[in-house]
Amino acid sequence: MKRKHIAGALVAALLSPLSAWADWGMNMPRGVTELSEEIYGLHMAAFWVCVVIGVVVFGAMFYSILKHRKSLGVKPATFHESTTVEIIWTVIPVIILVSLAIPAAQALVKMEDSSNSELTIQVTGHQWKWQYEYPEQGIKFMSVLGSKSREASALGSGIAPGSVEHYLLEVDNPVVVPVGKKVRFLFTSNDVIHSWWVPDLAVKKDAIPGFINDMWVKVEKPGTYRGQCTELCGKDHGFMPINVVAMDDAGFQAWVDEQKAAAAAAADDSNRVWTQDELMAKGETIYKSTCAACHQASGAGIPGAFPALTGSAITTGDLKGHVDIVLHGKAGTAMQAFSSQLSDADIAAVVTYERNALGNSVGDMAQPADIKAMR
Ligand SMILES: [Cu+2]
Repeated sequence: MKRKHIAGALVAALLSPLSAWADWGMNMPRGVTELSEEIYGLHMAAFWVCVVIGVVVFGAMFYSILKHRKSLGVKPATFHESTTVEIIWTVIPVIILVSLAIPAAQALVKMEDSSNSELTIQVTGHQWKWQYEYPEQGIKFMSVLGSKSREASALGSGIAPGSVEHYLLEVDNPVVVPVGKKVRFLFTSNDVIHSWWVPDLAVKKDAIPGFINDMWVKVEKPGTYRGQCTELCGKDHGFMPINVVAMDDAGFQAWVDEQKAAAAAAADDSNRVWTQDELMAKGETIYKSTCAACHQASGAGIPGAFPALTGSAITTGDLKGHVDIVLHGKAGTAMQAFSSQLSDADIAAVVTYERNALGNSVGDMAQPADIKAMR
């Protein structure tokens, strides 16, 4: 019985790549941008050249082996060092390589040319989320792993990953682009090297601290396109997906207006006095999306790696010290500075939440004005 079990598991393991292929297709994705089409075309051209060479070379080989085999009494020819043959088998590959290199070089030059773009989006990698900024529109936001994936991925959650749609490929705030417009992406990082990869857009660019890489897309088809970070960037490298939503012009404009209204509301939020209940409710949301990856949803942390917040000297001690570490981080540790990532209201809320939830009950609270004063 046990042996049968093992055999079954082995067969399943051997077959699983096949079912994965069925889902993904054998070929590279065709993509939905002007460049991805061109890259796909180049790939297919090279593929067919390889197929023809393979058929001709193996055909000639097998034909010679079968038709001129010793058992038929064929005597080997004695010629060698034929200059004509040598010239032919040098010239033909050169022609093939040059004819492939010319369009490939043209495509590379085109990929690097992000001039005359109609929209610029700056992408900043953070451990472990992406930040998107539209400088011309004055929009800036964080994009983190979707809540369903986050809940399912938590240690001992009991939720089967297979039951979550787009598991680890879903975010809370997608980056939105207009269809049919040349959009320039600028990539950089706030901490370590990340890499922004969306196969359907034919973009895979490193986001490196202190450098700016650029790339452009012209999406031809509305839809949601999914990708991932592809540079091993730490504990949650596999938990910082990318969602790009391509919309028509009207949809994009509506989204821009919505984002501006949300930013204005967030600015108002940072200029008023909050009640404890409001702070706790907002704080819980921020904690789950921003802090729980390291300190865990329960506040227990991960012993030896990330400190517990439950009963810690910081979350139960002086309020100012607590705000300071959230705002400015702690040098030499994984604790980041959140001053550029979270608003005054966000930080007031999450600090209040950490002091009065997760098993703590200090009883005090922080107001956005306190945070502003400490920036
Ligand atoms: Cu990363």
